[in-house]
Amino acid sequence: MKVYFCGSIRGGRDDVHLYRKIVDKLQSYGTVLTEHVSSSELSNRGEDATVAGEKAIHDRDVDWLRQCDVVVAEVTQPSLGVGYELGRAVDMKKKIFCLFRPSSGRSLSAMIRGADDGNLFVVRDYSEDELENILEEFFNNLK
Ligand code: 6K6
Repeated sequence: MKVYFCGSIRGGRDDVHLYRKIVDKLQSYGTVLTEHVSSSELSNRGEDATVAGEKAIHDRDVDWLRQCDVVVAEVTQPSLGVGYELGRAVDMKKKIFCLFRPSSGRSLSAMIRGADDGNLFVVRDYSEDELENILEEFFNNLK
């Protein structure tokens, strides 16, 4: 099982500790292609990034999206990159699971909440203490 994990980078790194927890759990189900998203060493600045470097990142990430079996996204921290990945993944007819924390006080974009079709695209509100159980439930239902 190949899992593509999406989480904010330049949108802000406030939730990186949660991305780490999610990726740790996802690794018990398969290979996480985008483990770097959860790295606390990756800042939101990208100081060394060049246009060529960014094209390489984009092309590699889209290629990984094509390869993956399932997409899991933490969508509480708004991120253009995550929104873009989700749109591309919908077009590729991937199974998508979005996690949102209402306790953040934020309101999730209608373009994400409204994409929930109860099947291929599912949005789940959660709190941090429920994380493990929610991921277990999702992956058990995939089998
Ligand atoms: C380095 C430092 C800051 O930004 C970078 C660029 N590096 C990236 N490397 C790999 N994936 C990336 C990078 N930037 C964005 N992504 C992808 O977009 C990830 O898969 C994330 O899920 C998503 C984050 O998008 P933004 O818009 O929050 O950056």
